[in-house]
Amino acid sequence: MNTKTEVLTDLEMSSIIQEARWRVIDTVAASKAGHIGGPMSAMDVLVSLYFKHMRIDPNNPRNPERDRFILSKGHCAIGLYTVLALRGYFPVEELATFDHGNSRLQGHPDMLLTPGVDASTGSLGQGLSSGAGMALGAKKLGKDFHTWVMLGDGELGEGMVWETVLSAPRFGLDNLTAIVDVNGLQQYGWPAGPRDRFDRSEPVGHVDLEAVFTGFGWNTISINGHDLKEISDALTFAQSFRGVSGKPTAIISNTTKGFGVSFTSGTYKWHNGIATEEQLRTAREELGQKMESVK
Ligand SMILES: Cc1ncc(C[n+]2csc(CCOP(=O)(O)OP(=O)(O)O)c2C)c(N)n1
Ligand SMILES: [Mg+2]
Repeated sequence: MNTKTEVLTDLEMSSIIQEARWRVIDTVAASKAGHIGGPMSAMDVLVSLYFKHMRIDPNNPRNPERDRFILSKGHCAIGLYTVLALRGYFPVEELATFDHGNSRLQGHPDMLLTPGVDASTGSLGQGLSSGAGMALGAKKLGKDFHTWVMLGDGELGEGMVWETVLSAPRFGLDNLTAIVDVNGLQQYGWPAGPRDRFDRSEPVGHVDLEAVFTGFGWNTISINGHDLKEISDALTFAQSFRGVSGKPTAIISNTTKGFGVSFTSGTYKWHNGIATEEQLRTAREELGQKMESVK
């Protein structure tokens, strides 16, 4: 099913990841709209899923046996589109149409428009429930595919997430994996100070997420979400639990928002943003890219 027969080395994976990060910042600059920080923090995991672990079929995106992926933090759409394009779902040149009115690549993922998008998202909090439904459907139909859902740490503030965290173990959904991109920031941040309740600058900084998911009955793994080996081991674990453990798996992926480029790294100010020509030059250099901007 996975049409990629060759196994990529970590070096090759890293080079795809660097290109993907460049295309995110460059495409958003050209379209004058879109998010930067969240796609950049999630990129190592996204590329690992699509280039190494997921059973997919880019030539037949609706293949019923395919693994499903839901980007529950749908504002990071440009990150997903970039990976889908590089993986061959549609031409890389199409990224230049991102967020244009008549484009297949809207500002938030639309499953009716974009090849490879399995769920429409953007209103935070809903993706894990959709994923649980798909995983339950697979069980009912006797199908062996895996459902992967990526959430943001700020997104964990949505109550609907917790309805599924509570119920998925009851349904024995060991074919469901939630990946939480814990980049330590959401849309805004406050300077630290006496009145800082660390509820914006660090949405889940006061929570032991591993203990929480484990307490709800999930297999739980914490990783450095920028370390390809740790990512690969965790995704392999999650796959090996399918049909065996009777529990869903949560991967707590510790990352840095805006990772990969100095001026976007670790700041809520680059949750979204349009890079200037000079910033694009810096990003291109830091990401080791030679290609021209799309505009
Ligand atoms: C229900 C809902 N409320 C608010 C928003 C606006 N919004 C878009 S992104 C964002 C912050 C998300 O932070 P996080 O989940 O940590 O994502 P990341 O850091 O990966 O960008 C918010 C509040 C939304 N998309 N949906
Ligand atoms: Mg975040």
